[in-house]
Amino acid sequence: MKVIYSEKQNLHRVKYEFLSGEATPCFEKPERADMVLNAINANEGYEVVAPKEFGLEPMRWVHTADYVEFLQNAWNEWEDTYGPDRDASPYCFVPARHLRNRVPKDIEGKLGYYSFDMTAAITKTSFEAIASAVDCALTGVDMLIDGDKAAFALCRPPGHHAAPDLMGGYCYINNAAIAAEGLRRKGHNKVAILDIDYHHGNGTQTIFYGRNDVLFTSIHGDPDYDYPHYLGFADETGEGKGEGFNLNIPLPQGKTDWSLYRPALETAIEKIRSFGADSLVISLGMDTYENDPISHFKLKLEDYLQIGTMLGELGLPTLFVFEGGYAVDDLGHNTVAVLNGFRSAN
Ligand code: SP5
Ligand code: ZN
Repeated sequence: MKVIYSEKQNLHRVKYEFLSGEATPCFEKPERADMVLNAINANEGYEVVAPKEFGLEPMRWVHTADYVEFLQNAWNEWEDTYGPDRDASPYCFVPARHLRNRVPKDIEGKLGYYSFDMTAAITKTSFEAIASAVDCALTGVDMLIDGDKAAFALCRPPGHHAAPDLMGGYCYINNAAIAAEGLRRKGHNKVAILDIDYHHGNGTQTIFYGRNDVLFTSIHGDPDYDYPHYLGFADETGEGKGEGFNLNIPLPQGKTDWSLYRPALETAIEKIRSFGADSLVISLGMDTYENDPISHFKLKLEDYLQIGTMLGELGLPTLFVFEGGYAVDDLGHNTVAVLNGFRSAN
């Protein structure tokens, strides 16, 4: 299996995030991808390749032009006011109730306008990394189009929380959504997305909510009790011609182990099968792990091998797109277990 990775992605390194009332070093850090790459290199059967370059146009397939332009310029506007040492971060948010929906002129106002939380800070070199992650995902798309059964886009920063004009949850541009749209544009009539990150993929859901050509399915921590709090409930089933093409399976915090997870995964897989997908994009978040520092499921290493095997048995051309996962020490082995399981089923 080919693994698409670019060192340019390490250009995105945020200093702090605000979590539960304190500033803490950002959990989403370059070492995450390093650990996955190490585990890939320690295993047989993987070939690490650099991405091709696709430019900025694909970002506008799923994001608004003003949002992409904002991301490109945000650092320079921030540095003009605050200098080089602090990461650009919002503190005031227009999506809140009772405020006007208009783009402010000041950079701090813009950061809040284009954010739904405070955990997507921007550094001087973030945009290069963000663009490179998109290149990794789209290079994977081309591999499937050229006949590979599967590929793994080792993307950083992650993307599934990014909506058409909103960043948040460590995400800026939605790599998995761009990949799904890329597969559509290259001739796959029906593309399924399965999001197995611990957190609901609110951005991806929003992007495809009104469409029947891209199915979105997600298994995640119950948003009544966890991030992203305001989307990801079971009654969100799609709208308009997208009605019936969105499936959320929220599972309880604290007690979700393999015995609860497996039936949920079987339900999602059955939905993908009956949809008749031509290909599958997996938003591969590894924060369902029992030792993840910010999440609350109880999956173990051997469960990841099972997940991969079940996905492989679907028999679809499959692009894995890396999302979350913060238990850095075990992140590489867990990720490779999914991929090894997938390969064993093919
Ligand atoms: C890509 C990705 O995995 N982004 C996740 C960002 C999650 N940030 C917020 C974590 C909040 C953890 N605390 C939840 C406590 C539940 N009451
Ligand atoms: Zn997550």
